[in-house]
Amino acid sequence: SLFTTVSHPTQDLIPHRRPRKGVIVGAGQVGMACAYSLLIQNVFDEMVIVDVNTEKLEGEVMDLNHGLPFVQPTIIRSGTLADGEDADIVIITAGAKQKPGESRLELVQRNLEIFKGLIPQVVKYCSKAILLIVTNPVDIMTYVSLKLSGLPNSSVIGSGTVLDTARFRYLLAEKFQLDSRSLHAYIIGEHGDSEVPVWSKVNISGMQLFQEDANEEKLADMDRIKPIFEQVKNAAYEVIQRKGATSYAIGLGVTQIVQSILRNQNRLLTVSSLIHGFEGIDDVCLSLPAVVNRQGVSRTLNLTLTPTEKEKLQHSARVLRQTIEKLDL
Ligand code: 6V0
Repeated sequence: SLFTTVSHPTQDLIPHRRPRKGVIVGAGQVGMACAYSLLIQNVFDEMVIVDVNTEKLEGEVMDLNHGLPFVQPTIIRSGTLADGEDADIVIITAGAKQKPGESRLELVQRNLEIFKGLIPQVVKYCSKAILLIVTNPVDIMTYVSLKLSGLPNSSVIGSGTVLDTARFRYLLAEKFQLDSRSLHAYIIGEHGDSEVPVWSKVNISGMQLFQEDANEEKLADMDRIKPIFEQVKNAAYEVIQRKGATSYAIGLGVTQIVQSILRNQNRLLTVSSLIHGFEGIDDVCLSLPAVVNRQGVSRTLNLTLTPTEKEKLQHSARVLRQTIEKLDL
């Protein structure tokens, strides 16, 4: 035979660590970019991928599994939510996406119907999991998931403006010829057309780039910098027009959120969560810098905003509230 047995242990000497398990719902562009990024960064021990398009799902899972000799051991399989028992995190990317020119809010009805089917199953089978919502309009779908699931507010997170914040930092850092990790800036509010750049908090090593109390229009170098926000806001439209979807950057962003949860990192990320009583904003999910750890979203930062920023954030919240009020939940 090929091997000689050394011993027959009756019990394990080193206790097993519970495997880190994730479920990804939706094997489309976004779901698979998440799966690939999570795989190559060794985030999960086991990933279950779920999709109604079973043929595509099988193909995607085969393709990922063929790469296993090149990465850390990971179990990757196709399945259903019933295979999600003991999952730490369920990442939902299933649903309709924007066609060229379509806004995120226009997807709401189609994706609400999908979530009405999905969320009760997530609660039934993945009872210990934190929900990470990526499907657009992500703030609305996060709110919908919270209401349909009955889970605690901290357990339901939307990827929110994590991607927009990354785009903002990348574009600003390029202007200043810096590594984007050394420049701090936030996009808050809706992940969508009403999102808000927090110009007053853009900083390099604590050095604020713009006056704290300045109205946006009065900022010194604003003419050169302002178009960057327009680029951030329109980034998805620009990418979708060219390649039909956005995927790699959101896959990397989701990976960072998941790592922050699993490793209890207490990282500040602009994820979407239920906001109650911040600057008069109530009962709506949107993004503010928030502490992400094993509990999910444990705290949101009470960011001090300029009057203009505050007004814009309140407007963003109103846009989202109006959409929520029209929902048949
Ligand atoms: P896609 O490539 O069309 O994939 C969607 C997948 O969902 C398809 O494979 C479908 O078969 C599957 N699906 C549909 N219904 C179900 C169901 N009930 N159960 C399981 N699977 C189902 O779309 P793509 O992956 O490009 O986008 C997915 C979603 O992510 C869209 O709503 C996008 O708008 C959204 N994005 C969100 C981002 C964010 O920052 N939050 C960023 C990019 C895209």
